[in-house]
Amino acid sequence: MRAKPPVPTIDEIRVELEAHGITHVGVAPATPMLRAREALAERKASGFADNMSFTWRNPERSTTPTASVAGAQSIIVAALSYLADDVTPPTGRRAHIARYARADHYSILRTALRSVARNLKMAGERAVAFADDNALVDREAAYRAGIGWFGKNANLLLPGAGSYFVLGSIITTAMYEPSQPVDDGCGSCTRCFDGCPTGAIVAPGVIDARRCLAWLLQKSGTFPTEMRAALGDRIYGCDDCQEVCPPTVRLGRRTMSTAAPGLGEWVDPLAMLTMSDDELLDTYGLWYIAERDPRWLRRNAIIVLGNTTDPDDSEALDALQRVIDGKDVVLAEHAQWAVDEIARRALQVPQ
Ligand code: B12
Ligand code: SF4
Ligand code: SF4
Repeated sequence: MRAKPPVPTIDEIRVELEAHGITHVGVAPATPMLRAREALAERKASGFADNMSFTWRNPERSTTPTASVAGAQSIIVAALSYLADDVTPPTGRRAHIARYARADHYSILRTALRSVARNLKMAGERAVAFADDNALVDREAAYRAGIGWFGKNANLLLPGAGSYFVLGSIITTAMYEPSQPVDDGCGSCTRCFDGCPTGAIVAPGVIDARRCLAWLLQKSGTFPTEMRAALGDRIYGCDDCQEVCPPTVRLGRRTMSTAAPGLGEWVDPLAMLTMSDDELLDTYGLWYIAERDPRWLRRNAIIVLGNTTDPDDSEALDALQRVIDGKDVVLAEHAQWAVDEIARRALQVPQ
């Protein structure tokens, strides 16, 4: 029988993760994350969590690492940069994709973490990899692993690198020395409060999801009318509270991602209205789409068209009219709003 390989050291794990482009690795103890559990309960009670499920589905589990891996001792946390070069905006119809959603960075991260988890298991340990999973509050794990500090915009900022990073973890029974948490780096800055187009940052580190465009784009149902103009040309995600963040803007460039270009930065919102369900899911399947129902992508595209369409663009106006005349009453209402909005702009009537 072949002897078990030794448990990899944290330095060996760092080297393995680096080969996948992961620049930041830290270790947190696998003890319950009580602050996060309390925050989940508070956000629910105050309404700031809206009807989000994710880590709220089972807060006890998402804040108890040993609920996912019995006997866990350590959480190895990794951060992968998703920053890529901006491109010149195309002329004509366009909708904007937030930085993290332009390529499948989570799959790169998961592949790397699973490979480390496999090595730990071969050495006789239990180990499970998580990235953007309902089973673990990623930012709290990363904060405890000394990866960064909690910005007032709620994102985890990495010293010398900013917040354009996705986060993932391996919960394991292997024992590693925990890293030291990082000190606050925001100081007296408050730029993200003014930079948020909807006032969704209600206190340092606290987001009211009912006002956060990133959530409203993901949520099913009617998009709140009073938030539609603020959506602008965003089709998925919102980066404004990071785009105004000095450490992120200044330091992010140093950690440019080499990930595949994926979807790119801009898409044609009118094309999204004419694509079939299957085409939409094939093209944008890496996004969180409520109930995997592509009509919510169409809803978002309609609002973008309402905010951006030139009043002389008869092709777009005809497409919106077809939605108004169609069977889907929810989409028809959004399309009517869009047509009214385009007409209002043409007449230069203030909002
Ligand atoms: C639900 C969710 C959302 C929701 C709610 C966001 C939120 N703030 O909770 C919505 C849809 C709005 C969203 C948006 C985005 N998300 Co998101 N999201 C998640 C998810 C699935 C769960 C987050 C969660 O559990 N929140 C619970 C609440 C309680 O946590 P919290 O707001 O972070 O609260 C902490 C702070 O308040 C802090 N705290 C306590 N006291 C104090 C005091 C001070 C002064 C401060 C500053 C902080 C602080 O402790 C609390 C508990 O940890 C995670 C993945 C995961 N499994 O963890 C990704 C995740 C958080 N999202 C991520 C990303 C990239 C985004 C977006 C940037 C995407 C985009 N461009 O549109 C935006 C950013 C919006 C924002 N400003 O937060 C990344 C964040 C990476 C990073 N560097 O921080 C994660 C970790 C996914 C991943 N694995 O990479 N997201
Ligand atoms: S993601 Fe956009 S809407 Fe949400 S808090 Fe940040 S700036 Fe505001
Ligand atoms: S904009 Fe300023 S306050 Fe907001 S997260 Fe960045 S450094 Fe912190």
